[in-house]
Amino acid sequence: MVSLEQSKLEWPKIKDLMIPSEKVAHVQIGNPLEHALLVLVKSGYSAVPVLDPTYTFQGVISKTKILEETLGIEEFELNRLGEIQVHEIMDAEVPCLSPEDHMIDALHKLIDYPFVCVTNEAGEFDGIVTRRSVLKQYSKHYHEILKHYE
Ligand code: 4BW
Repeated sequence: MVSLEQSKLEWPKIKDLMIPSEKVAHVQIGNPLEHALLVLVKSGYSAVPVLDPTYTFQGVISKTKILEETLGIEEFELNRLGEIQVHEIMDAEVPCLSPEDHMIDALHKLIDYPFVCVTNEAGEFDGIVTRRSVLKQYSKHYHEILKHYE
């Protein structure tokens, strides 16, 4: 009987699957929402990581959260975008992974989140693991198994 810990070892490590930090669009905790919305719209992503000036991961900010925050009773109050900083509305309660974790550790988290941030022991941001990269691994594995039985 193979244990859960043993079965994990058959899958790639997070460090081999992640998009490295230098390729990940991000914003800073002190940025106004105006800047965060610009990054989100220009990059085309619906949510991106939030870092502090020491590159420590702090949370995630999304287009939906920004739009919810600026929605007044009858209209969007876009002037508020310059008055509110990212840290005031970001989601800080998000799970993280370590580069030494295995793909199976990411799988459970990616059910509820489209991406999971990867941080080192010091909390510094190393990159993200996306649903796309994990699904690609599963697809590869599935086709390898098919070939094996052919
Ligand atoms: O600009 C894009 N390029 C490519 N190649 N694919 C994109 C792009 N924008 C969206 N997509 C696709 C991806 O398949 O749409 C999916 C959902 O995007 P999202 O969530 O809602 O913006 C993408 O799926 P994914 O690659 O599994 O990525 C999941 C989430 O991870 C994205 C986004 O919030 C985040 N993300 C991915 N790459 C990122 C990033 N955030 C910052 N920088 C990156 N390089």
